[in-house]
Formats: sequence, C-alpha cells, structure tokens
Amino acid sequence: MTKAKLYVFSISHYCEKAKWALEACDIDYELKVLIPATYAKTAKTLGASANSVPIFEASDGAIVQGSATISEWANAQNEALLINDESRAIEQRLDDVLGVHIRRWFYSEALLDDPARVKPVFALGASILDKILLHIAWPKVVPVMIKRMDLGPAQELESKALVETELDWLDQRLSDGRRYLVGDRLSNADIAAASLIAPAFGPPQHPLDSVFELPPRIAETSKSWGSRPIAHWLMALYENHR
Ligand SMILES: N[C@@H](CCC(=O)N[C@@H](CS)C(=O)NCC(=O)O)C(=O)O
Repeated sequence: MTKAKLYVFSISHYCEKAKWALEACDIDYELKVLIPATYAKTAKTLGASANSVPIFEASDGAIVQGSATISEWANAQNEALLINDESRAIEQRLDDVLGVHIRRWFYSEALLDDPARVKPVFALGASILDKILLHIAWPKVVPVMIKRMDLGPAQELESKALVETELDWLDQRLSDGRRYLVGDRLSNADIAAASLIAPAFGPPQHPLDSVFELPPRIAETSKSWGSRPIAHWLMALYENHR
C-alpha cells in the first residue's frame, strides 16, 4: 500500500476544508500541490470524474473527489467528526453559496487589481518545475480564471452582498451562544463554515496566513465585520481545532 495523497491548489478554501477534515480524523496523507496550468492532466490521470481539486487518493488507490465527499470518507474511518443530516445540509449550503461567492468576491478584487499578489500563493508548496511552469503560464491562466469564475467589479459587489446574507444566517444560528453549528462537538458543518469564510478574515492559524495579505477592500470590509458573532466564532474555531 502507498501513502494516501491529497491533491490541492494551495490557495483553495475547498482544499483547506478537505485538509482540515482529514487531519481532524487523523488520516495520514501526503500533500500534492497542483497548479492551474496542469492540474486537469493530473485529474484525468487519476481517473477523477471532474477537473477540480481537492482530490484524495486513498492508500488502496480509491479516488475520492470533492471536499464534502472527502470529509465523509475521512469520518467513515474513525467517526472523529459529527456528521448527520442537519450538518450535511448546512455543509451543502456553505459549499454551494458561501464558498462560491466568497471566492468570486475575493478574486474579483485580488485577480483583477493585483494578480501578481495571487501567483505566489498558488506556487506555495509546488515543485520547482511547477513553479517555473506557473510563472510562464500565469499571463494565460489569469484571463481563464476571470472568465471561468465570472469576475468583475459588478460581480464583486453582487458576491459580497451574497456573502453578507450568508454571514447573517450564520450569525443568527450562533445567536443562542452555541459553540458548534450542530450538536455539541466539531462537525463537517463547522469545518466547512470556518474554512470557507477564512479568506475574508485571515485567522492567524490558517496555513496561508504568513504568505497572504488580504486585498485592501476585503481587509476594510473584514475589519468592519470584526464584531459579528461569526467572526469571533471563526477565530475561536481555528484557535481550538486547527
Ligand atoms: N464543491 C467542490 C468545489 C471544488 C472547486 O471549486 N475547486 C476549485 C478550486 S477552489 C477548482 O478545482 N477549480 C478548477 C476548475 O474548476 O477548473 C468541493 O467542495 O470540492
């Protein structure tokens, strides 16, 4: 048997979510950092059904794709997390709405205003060859990402408003002072919320904290959202569980 592997983009919040779930379930794995220019080829070689990361290759060769499926796989090994219908429904909403719009809001500023700031975050942990390839391919990668994620100034505002609505929903859920989104221990919903929101708040325990500074408009918004219950909850969850 070979060691399990997790294929990721270093910058991806969905990949941070899968890493956190695997680590919370004590799964031993090797991190394989991919880059936008070549990841699709790796996904195809692995036999993954879609061109997206995270992809987990278990030590028996099984391929598990997508952060929610990876969390389920990890938890099936030792049930370290709470996963039930309620936590699954919350995770799905977070994946489909908050995760997508926080990314669109974030890249609409970061990639349109200052793409050079984003490249080193993708390069973090990549092989030397991939770092060189990324550098060469970057001018072509940026317009593809802009088109695929539908980035732009109007989209930035639209996604920011959607993120705010989802944060209101989470604030409401936390209004009774609960420590976890579901039940009384760490669940897939907690990991999903914290890892997907992290790009807007930059908790110090986040693996990218030392290499990524929030873009200016997001930094300003993040400051103004700092007293929200969800902001305090996020910082505490990273501090206590990451
Ligand atoms: N819902 C999926 C989303 C995965 C996803 O969107 N991954 C992005 C990186 S953040 C990706 O691989 N994008 C490349 C592409 O779609 O071509 C999950 O939770 O894994």
